[in-house]
Amino acid sequence: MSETIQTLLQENRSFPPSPEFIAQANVSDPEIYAKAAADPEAFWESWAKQLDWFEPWHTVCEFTPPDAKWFVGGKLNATYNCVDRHANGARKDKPAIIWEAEPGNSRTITYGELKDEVSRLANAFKALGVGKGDRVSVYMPMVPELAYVMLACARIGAAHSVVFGGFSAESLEERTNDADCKLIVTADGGWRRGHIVPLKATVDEAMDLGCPSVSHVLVLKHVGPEGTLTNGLAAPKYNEGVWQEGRDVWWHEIVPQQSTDCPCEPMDSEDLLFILYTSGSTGKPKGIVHTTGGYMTGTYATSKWVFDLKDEDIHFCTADCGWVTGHSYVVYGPMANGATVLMYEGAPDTPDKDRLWRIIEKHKATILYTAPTAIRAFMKWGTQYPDRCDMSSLRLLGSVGEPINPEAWIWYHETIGKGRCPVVDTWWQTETGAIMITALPGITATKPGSATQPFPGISVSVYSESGVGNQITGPGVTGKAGGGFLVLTKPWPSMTRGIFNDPARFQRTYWSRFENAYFAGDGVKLDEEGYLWLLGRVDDIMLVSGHNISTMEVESALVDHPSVAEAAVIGKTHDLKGQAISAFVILRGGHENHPGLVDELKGHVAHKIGALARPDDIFVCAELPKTRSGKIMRRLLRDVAEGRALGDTTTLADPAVVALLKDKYESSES
Ligand code: 6R9
Repeated sequence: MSETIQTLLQENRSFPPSPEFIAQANVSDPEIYAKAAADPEAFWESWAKQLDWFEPWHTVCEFTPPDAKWFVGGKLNATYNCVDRHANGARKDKPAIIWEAEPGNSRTITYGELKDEVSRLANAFKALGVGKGDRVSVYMPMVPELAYVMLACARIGAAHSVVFGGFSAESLEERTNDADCKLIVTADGGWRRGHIVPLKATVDEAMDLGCPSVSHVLVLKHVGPEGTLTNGLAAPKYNEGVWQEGRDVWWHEIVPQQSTDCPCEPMDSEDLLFILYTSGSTGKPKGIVHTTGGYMTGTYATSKWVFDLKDEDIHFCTADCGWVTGHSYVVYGPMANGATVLMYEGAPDTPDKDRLWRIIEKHKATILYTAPTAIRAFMKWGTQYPDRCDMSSLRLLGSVGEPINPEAWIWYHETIGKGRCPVVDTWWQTETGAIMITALPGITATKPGSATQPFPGISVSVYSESGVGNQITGPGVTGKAGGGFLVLTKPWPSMTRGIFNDPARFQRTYWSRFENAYFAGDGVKLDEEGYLWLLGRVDDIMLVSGHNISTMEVESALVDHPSVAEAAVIGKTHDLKGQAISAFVILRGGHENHPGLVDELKGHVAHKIGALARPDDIFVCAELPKTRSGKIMRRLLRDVAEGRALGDTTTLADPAVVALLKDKYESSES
């Protein structure tokens, strides 16, 4: 591998914050970066002090790589901070959750009601034998009760492990056993594109595969005839599963009669708050561990500064709670701030492709936080959908999950934000717990496609293969411009404390590549002005004639072409060059594949970034293989392009997509 990663794509547009935004921003003083860098521990301590603690800490941070402890000796409860302190005070009647379901019904839950609901559920957990130190597997749709479950666990000191409701019985069984869970909480079903996802039936299957530690399955009636369907429609038919007396318990038969009195368990700052499984590129999923004090501090601080969160805001994060973004920016971060969160259960194109915009219009959302994959789908569908909705309530837009291509950024800024709303592109991971690299909307001049700078108190470095690079701690801190490996060089409060039951794998995966630094697995480039540009996973970076080229940059050059909505680029084995660039593209609505288009696209890439990056072949397709959280699985595209049997497809949103793609690809070749 050559010493650094080549970076080729240039992007010079810049968007400074407006004077009106600066005037009202939660933070607008650029000095905070230097202050935080001078004493990061004092900086984080000032945030921890904004939480409510039962007992203070005696030491801010103890760090012996890879093991970190924050706010050592302190005692607190996450739910107390997210619920009780608001319910017991001025926010008692303030909406905590506004929820909308796919069929169109919605519900609003105030902080006062949330406290009662969570307390009753927490008492029901106790009645089912769950207590401090236990673990609970959660397999639910995006309903308010999912937040209740997370918060009820935290209230009594049990840890939750949320498994995305689209995962298979095998995935649920594997995760439930790895975490040794006592209880599974589920629902009869959940909504998706007018159909019902049979959750309870899948839990039954997982139980049949064998989950010996589970003694009960708690089931919310959500879509059944007596469910919450208030639009008068009959629920479609679905598989209800098989009821097992003694094991299965209906939520409505145990929760409502519980007392609303359930004290919050004082937890040590370093006690387990939750486990969340992420699929490694190979091998079994990793149970990423987060503890209480540091995680709450990190998510609280970033919610307040990155989203400029205010009491009046309606915060709409479209992520499912099966993903870390749902943990940190639907539940813990915004609720620690006493914010109102908007939750949606369902698909963005049901009943029509304007659904998200209708929800924003109806509930007057002020902040929208979504993923590039969704933005590119909206671009593909066309502007007529957002254009027919009133989204004047929006004041800030966020992006997370993948690098956002500059053209998608511009589209988001203009078509959704009407040029008024700052766009924050936020880089982070399940492992980092909270946002690490981002613009601060009242300070940073943003550049489309750049996540800009580390959050104050975070130290990032762009390392060469040999582990050299200087620390970037804010704007204006420039190092050697160019590409390399993204590492975090100082501990931060919300960092993962490890992989559940596997310290050796933790050390090997993140802490062995470079000494005393956390290696995130991503490539990044630093530009002359000290801005960071994420380049995707280093495993995806191509080696073409001795040059490391980022797949992301070639993809962005393709998406820059007016006919392309989405692109995925891979390196395909090539006798002479090592790897040849191979691209898969999806066209925008209204554009057809025509003879000459492929050559035009190749020429466009060569023109944008140079002949070196000219793709050898381009395949026009209808869909790309993606994970449940919308990340393109390039590994499977390499299997397709190189004619191999497909590798593990269990984490795909829809395994049929890649099977079909493989057929079409092979028939086009012959
Ligand atoms: C929050 C989340 C983490 C990986 C990460 C990186 C990619 C996330 C990004 C981004 C470029 C951004 N990623 N945000 N890449 N720009 N703004 O996504 O967590 O599911 O654990 O994924 O996602 O490759 O390493 P997770």
